[in-house]
Amino acid sequence: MVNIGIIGVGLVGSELISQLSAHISQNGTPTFKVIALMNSTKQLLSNSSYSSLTLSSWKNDLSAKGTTSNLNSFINYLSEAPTPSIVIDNTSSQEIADSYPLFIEKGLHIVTPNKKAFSSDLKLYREIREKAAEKRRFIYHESTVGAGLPVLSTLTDLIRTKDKIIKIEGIFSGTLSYIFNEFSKLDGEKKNFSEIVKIARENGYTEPDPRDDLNGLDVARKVVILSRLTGKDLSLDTLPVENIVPESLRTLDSATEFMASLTQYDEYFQKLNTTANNDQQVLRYIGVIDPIGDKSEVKLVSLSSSHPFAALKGSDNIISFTTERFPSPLIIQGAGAGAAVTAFGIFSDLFKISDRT
Ligand code: NHO
Repeated sequence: MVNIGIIGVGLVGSELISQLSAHISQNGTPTFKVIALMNSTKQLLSNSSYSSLTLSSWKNDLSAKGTTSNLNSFINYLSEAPTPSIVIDNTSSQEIADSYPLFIEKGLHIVTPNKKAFSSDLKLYREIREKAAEKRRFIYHESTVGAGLPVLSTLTDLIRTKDKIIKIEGIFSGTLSYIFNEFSKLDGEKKNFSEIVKIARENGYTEPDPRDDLNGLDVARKVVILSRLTGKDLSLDTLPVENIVPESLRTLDSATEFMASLTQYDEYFQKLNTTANNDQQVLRYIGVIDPIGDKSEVKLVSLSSSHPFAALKGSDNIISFTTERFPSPLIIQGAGAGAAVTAFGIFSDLFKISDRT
């Protein structure tokens, strides 16, 4: 039996608890037991015999019986439980990411969709990797790239079996995938760029402020994560990233002002699109990982309509691995955004650890 403590019970964390709950109720001898939950204000720990929390009423229990959040007491409780124990970080907190070395020190395995530990400070990244190797603890973060798509596991398998990675390219943002799939196509109804961003925002596909998607930082983090896995120590401050938020709109105070002003740039984006379409091409926002040279980047490109990235639908992600064994690239494609698939990626990581402990 694997003990689990969950930090972060928002969109993804709640969905993960539903998936875990379904697994636990359908299995006579479930593999996992959730013994601790925490959000930014409250935490709920089970008891001194580390029995399972009642997942059907976790929300009420957390708000009615929860005590004030305290990361140290949470981690101490989890680390004193019979091993193995996994801490799941479902936050986007840098503070929690900075604590991973401590979690490992305390004997915990880690699973997370939080990109911060793997794409921020290189020193932290190295410390986590070294400590995990030294203490023989596992860290899985499949959902940091492509949500639940098997992107990191595939790359790890390619590397472990000594294939040579030549290039990785992809559409890594569900939001930007949706925006450009809708905006830049050869057939069908053409809409203004601002209108599509507005629809995406209204449907909850973008961050509350869409500039946080359009600035490319989320894609840049994913490129850094993949690059570091290939052994190339890329950092956010050296990676060229094309920020497609028009310069004059970057300093506007609110998302509302930004949305209102984006219409001024419809003609600019339309021109880019028309130029591409005239050559039977479409616009796509891609990340490129170059493990051999220095050409990793994040940018808006025009791609031929026959390119596999051109045929993408909705908010799907697509990731293409060109390697010595796969000169014709190995391509992974599918839903790359949303709580259900992100939680699936986390859940499958839990099984990887339970299989190995
Ligand atoms: P929420 O809903 O804001 O929940 C965060 C939770 O963490 C809350 O319970 C909050 O109280 C708690 N929390 C924050 N700071 C804390 C602290 N210091 N101590 C304790 N608790 C703390 O966030 P989400 O949406 O559930 O996201 C959670 C993590 O998953 C983030 O790292 C996020 O980047 C990652 N993630 C989310 C999604 C998603 O569907 N929301 C995706 C991938 C990764 O594939 C998904 C996606 O859509 C990706 C993207 N939008 C794209 O490709 O376009």
